[in-house]
Formats: sequence, structure tokens, C-alpha cells
Amino acid sequence: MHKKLYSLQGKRVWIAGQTGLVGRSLTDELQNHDVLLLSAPHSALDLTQQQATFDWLAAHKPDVVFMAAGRVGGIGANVEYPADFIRDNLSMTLNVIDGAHKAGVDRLVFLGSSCIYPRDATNPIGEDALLTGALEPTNEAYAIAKIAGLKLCEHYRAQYGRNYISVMPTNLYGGYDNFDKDGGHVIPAMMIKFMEAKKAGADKVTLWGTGAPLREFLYAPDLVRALVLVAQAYDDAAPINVGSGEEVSIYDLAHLIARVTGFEGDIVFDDSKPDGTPRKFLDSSKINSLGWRAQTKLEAGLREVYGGLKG
Ligand code: GFB
Repeated sequence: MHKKLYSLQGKRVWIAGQTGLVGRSLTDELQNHDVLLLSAPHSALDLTQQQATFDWLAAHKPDVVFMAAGRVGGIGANVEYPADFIRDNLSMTLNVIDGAHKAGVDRLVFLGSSCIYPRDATNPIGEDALLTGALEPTNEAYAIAKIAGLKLCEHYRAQYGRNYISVMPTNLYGGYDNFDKDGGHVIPAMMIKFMEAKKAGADKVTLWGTGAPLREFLYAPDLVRALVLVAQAYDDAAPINVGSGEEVSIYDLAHLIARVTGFEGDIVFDDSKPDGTPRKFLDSSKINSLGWRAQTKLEAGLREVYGGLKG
């Protein structure tokens, strides 16, 4: 079992990106803890604006920052808007991390992504695979910004002694996702496609790629328990992976979501659309050794998300 290095108890906590998939789940989770949650709604603070971000941090002086803000999306959005992805993620990441340092914040948890690892890394992918090979081209822009974030944490630790850590979750899903057919991640996009097809009485749904890629999905409420744990029990320059240990092909995922949503027509794969990384299965032994494991099986998580969508 882990030893607490740092306690969140009674701390002023700020979640940068409080309205996103991770931010909203983490807000829910922190209701179970004795912390004072600070809030900076998007309408009041644009994190791409450096001075505004510095001023907000200096005025509110959190003890702990969870950096979960970012421009995110599925493979389609990453391919279509690479400049927006690299610009916005680099600026938000730099502004929040440097602003936190300038405001004297001594504990920061940076959220990365499993796409930071080389496309051809050996699976399961350990944290030491970082920067050992070329990235997957469909999300290189996003991955470079995330690598910059984890390097900022590493170097602010080395030069200024800051306790900034980086967490690399595998592909996430949950009820607070962006349910957009074109720009969203694969799970929300498939759910919407099947729901719309069912409603319209359509006899087929067209999905992207070959169906062959493998993905490891983690339910956001499981991830945020890991975030609360590492904020208190992990203190190292190296990133820490967080995966569910459950891997599925895109083909099997499609058939599972069809079953969950009750769509009974044909599922067609359009292989003119990209597959992305063939496989990215994380080695999560480091977080497992701290006592964390995912609790939600994929099918159970998908049923919960669908239940929330149906209303
Ligand atoms: O979640 P996703 O878009 O991104 O999943 P990545 C993409 C996989 O699902 C590809 C297939 O193999 C697609 O061909 N797919 C099938 C679909 N149908 C669909 C569909 O209707 N919509 C979508 N979106 N995909 C993400 C990165 O990569 O990984 C993010 O784009 C982030 O930046 C995340 O890093 C962890 O898993 O390929």
C-alpha cells in the first residue's frame, strides 16, 4: 500500500479545465474529500491568455493544481486541426505551469495522454518508452504539446524544486465526454451514430478505419481516483501511466456499443478513414503498485454512459 507524501486535506485545489471530461469527474470525486475547490469558469478565464492566467493564479493562490485543461478530440479533429491542437495545448500548458510556479504553487498534477509514446513502442508501453521513437502522425501535434507539458514539470522540478508530476492516462471515456459524431473520441462518436441510426430506422452505420486497431479504455471516474492518489502518493520526475488493463479492438468495440444502444443493423468500416496507432496498451504496474486498479469493466461503463445519454 502507498505511503502518503502529501495530504490534500484542507487544501485549496484548482482544476484547470473544470468543465471537461476529466475536470467534471474530478470535481465529483473531490466532493468526497475535505478540500476547498476553487473555480475559474471558462467565461471568466481563458487559459490561452498568459497574463490573465498568471493574474488569476497570483490572486487565488491554490495549494494544488490539477492541469486537465486542453483542446481535445478524436482522430478526426486531430487530423483536421493540428495547428489549433498544438498552439492551444502548448499555450494553456505553459501558462498554467509557469503561472503556478510564479504564484508559489508547490503541487501540480499534469494530465498527459498515452499518445505521447512512440507509435511503434513495445506493448505494454512502459514510462521509459518516452522519446525513444517517432510519434503516430495523426496526433503528433497534440502529443508534442503533451510532451512539452511533462518536460516542463520535469525541468521545473530539477531547477526550482517544484513537486510537479505527470500522469499519462490511456484512452478515456465517460458521461461528461464530448458527444460529437465528427470531432469526438471513438466511444461518444459511435454512441451518437448508433443512437441516431436507431431513431431514424437506418439499416447501417458507417465507422472509420479497418476496425483492426486495439485500444485500452479507462472510465473517467476510475481515472480521477488515481489522480487523487498520485497527488498524495507520487513524487517523481518520471511520468506515471494509468490504464485499465482491458484491451479491445475497434471492431469489437463497435459491436459492443451496438448491443448497448440496441442498434441491430449492419456495421460498415470505411477504410479510407485513418486507423491511427495500431495498438497502445499501457504498462500500469507503477500505479498498480501504489494500490490503484480500475474498477469499471468496459461494458458496465458503456451502459452507464448510455443510460445518462438516454436520460
Ligand atoms: O478515440 P479516437 O478518435 O482516437 O479513436 P485515437 C480512433 C480509432 O477509432 C481509430 C476508429 O482506429 C478510428 O479509425 N473509429 C472508428 C472512429 N469509427 C470512429 C468514429 O466514428 N469516430 C472516431 N473518432 N474514431 C486519440 C487522439 O487517438 O487518443 C487523442 O486523437 C488522444 O489526441 C487519445 O491522444 C488518447 O485513440 O486514435
